[in-house]
Amino acid sequence: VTGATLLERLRLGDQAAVSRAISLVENARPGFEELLAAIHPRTGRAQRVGVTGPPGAGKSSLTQALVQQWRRQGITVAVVAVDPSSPLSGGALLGDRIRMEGVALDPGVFIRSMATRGALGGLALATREVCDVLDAAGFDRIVVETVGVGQSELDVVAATDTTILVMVPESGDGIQALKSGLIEVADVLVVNKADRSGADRLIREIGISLELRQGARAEPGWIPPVLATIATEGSGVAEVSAAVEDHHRFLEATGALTARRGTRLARQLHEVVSRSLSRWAWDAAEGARLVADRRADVAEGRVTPYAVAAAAVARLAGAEDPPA
Ligand SMILES: Nc1nc2c(ncn2[C@@H]2O[C@H](COP(=O)(O)OP(=O)(O)OP(=O)(O)O)[C@@H](O)[C@H]2O)c(=O)[nH]1
Ligand SMILES: [Mg+2]
Repeated sequence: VTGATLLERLRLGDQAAVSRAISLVENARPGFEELLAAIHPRTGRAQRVGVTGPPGAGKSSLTQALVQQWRRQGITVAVVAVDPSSPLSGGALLGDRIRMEGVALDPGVFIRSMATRGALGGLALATREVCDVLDAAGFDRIVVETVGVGQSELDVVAATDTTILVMVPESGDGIQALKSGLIEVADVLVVNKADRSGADRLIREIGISLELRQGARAEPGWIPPVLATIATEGSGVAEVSAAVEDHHRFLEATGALTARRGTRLARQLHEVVSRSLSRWAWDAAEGARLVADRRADVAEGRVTPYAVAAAAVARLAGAEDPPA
């Protein structure tokens, strides 16, 4: 694999090259940072949209319907499905989660799933970097689908320009979303499965919570619309798409897009430097060996984790500034 060829093919939007580049980045394999550095100047063009909400709410169904709508408008779309909650399920479940037969064969659509990346840096950073690859590959829009209503989802959606929160009538989602704080980061609220009873009530509840929480929202001046959909039938999807466009125009007009992207880049800078420093320090202090050697001592109470950590730092300090 020559990096130059991969980069060249990535720039042309070659799907096999996109896949290879994503694997490299996702698994932090040697050369991934060089690749990301090379594409960095070409990022920032794609519109990034997060779709989040509880399991089974219809996120993938809505995403598929949006993708179909956008393709009819000639917009190219990449979809990244992220599952922060299940390190064990790996690809199989994720594969199910984003089965999108209707769009899978279209070369203007790219679909990929990601599971928790165990090592340094974390899932939110890895997701952002995968989005950067897709951005550099020239996709107009990138959808990040993430399941759940916790802190990891908040971190993942923080990497997007516009966040759609999908809820369903029957499961007390409104309450959950309120508790989790997701409703405060949502730019567009969707009550899916509006063919089931209780949709109107949930819409009213969300409306009330939004009013109560006005002060807590990230973007003063934007009132998140609450829209009903039946994703599987495509009903209400055009309205969701229009709301995404409206929000994007709002962000552009108010300068909030630049601000959001600035915040995102600052955070990425911090995390990227932190990951490199951490990897360097682990290597230099032979951290893995130290931890393995002292595990039994810690388990049996002969030494504390803190003493081992202090010893690791002392090793590095010694290497940097050898005693006379
Ligand atoms: N009745 C009804 N069923 C729907 C609707 N939207 C989705 N479904 C069904 O709900 C189930 C879950 O839909 P998905 O789109 O996979 O939901 P998801 O939120 O992506 O699910 P996970 O990724 O597994 O969390 C599927 O069986 C869909 O066919 C809807 O508007 N009405
Ligand atoms: Mg899904």
